[in-house]
Amino acid sequence: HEHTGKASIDNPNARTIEVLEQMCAYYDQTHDHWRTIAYRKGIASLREQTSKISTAEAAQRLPFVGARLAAKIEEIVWTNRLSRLDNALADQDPAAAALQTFLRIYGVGFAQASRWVAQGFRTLSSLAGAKLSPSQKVGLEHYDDFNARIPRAEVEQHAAVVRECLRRLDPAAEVIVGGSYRRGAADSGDIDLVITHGSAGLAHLQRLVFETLVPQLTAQGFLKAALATSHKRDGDAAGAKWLGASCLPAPNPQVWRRIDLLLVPPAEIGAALIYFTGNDVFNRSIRLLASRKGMRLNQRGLYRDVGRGPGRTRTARGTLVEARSERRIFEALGVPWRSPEQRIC
Ligand code: DCP
Ligand code: MG
Ligand code: MN
Repeated sequence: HEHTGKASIDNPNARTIEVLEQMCAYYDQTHDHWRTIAYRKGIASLREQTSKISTAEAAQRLPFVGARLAAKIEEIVWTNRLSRLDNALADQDPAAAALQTFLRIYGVGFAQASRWVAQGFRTLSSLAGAKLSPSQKVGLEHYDDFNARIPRAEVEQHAAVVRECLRRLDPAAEVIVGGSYRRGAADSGDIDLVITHGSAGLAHLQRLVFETLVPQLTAQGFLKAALATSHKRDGDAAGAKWLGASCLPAPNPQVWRRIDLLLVPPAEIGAALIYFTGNDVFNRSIRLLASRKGMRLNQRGLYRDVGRGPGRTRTARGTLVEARSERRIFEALGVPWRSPEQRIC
């Protein structure tokens, strides 16, 4: 999940401000005083907003934001980048710009991106001649799709498609939308669906999802590509999940979205919800807090006496304290409850 540009630190316009500041720094460097000042005033104005500004129309109502800056604000919100800035940086340092561009391809990490730059690749279209894994190929073909933000209402529509199919297969199965959506974000980088069950365990969920749900949703054209799948179940490993792409039926715009299906047995739903709700910084801090109290928290549960088995034998997992209830995990850790909206660090 190596998304760039986390949308929200605590300011709802943090990502927009971050990109505008880069554009402003570029104008400053090129001694474009007029634009530098205009951007500074516009950024200051945006920084004071307590809600997310997502349209040019709303942006233009702010002090010091003219039509052109307003259009750029809308572009950043919906594409997560600014083409004017990309072009400016590419002119200044083509290799550095290429690296940044390649890093935004789904499934491409730093090592792969630098290798392509070293081999002389500079543009996305040139990568057609490079060696790509099947999921990198999908990532490249749907570069703009996967880098675009997903409006909250569309996340709900994708969840509804999965929920409806699942309801027909097994009425006791359940879909909970996790990730940034559960934290209340106005838009998300991907769609995180936690799939659980009223009573049955993981084996049932795996059969249901991998053998029936995914093939059916693929056949009906909703699921477009599988990017990674994992049945692994040991230790802190990924657990059972299916990562891929989905697209709403026409006449909706045919934009492919990144979708994660995360299979969670009911006995572990509390711990899994904490993990898949995040954000990642919150997860790191709550895990650290657990370890300071001699416990261990992962996506499967909260454990005590970790690594302190009888006769100095290391028990990998320790004794289970709680896994089923989010609230009871907070209680066992001795921290006040925080609603998903408050789990932003
Ligand atoms: N997660 C984590 N550490 C990671 C990756 C993920 O703890 N390195 C957890 C916290 C995330 C959740 O999984 O909130 C979902 O991961 P996403 O990458 O989908 O991140 P978000 O849903 O939080 O944000 P976005 O809107 O970018 O998808
Ligand atoms: Mg997400
Ligand atoms: Mn995700």
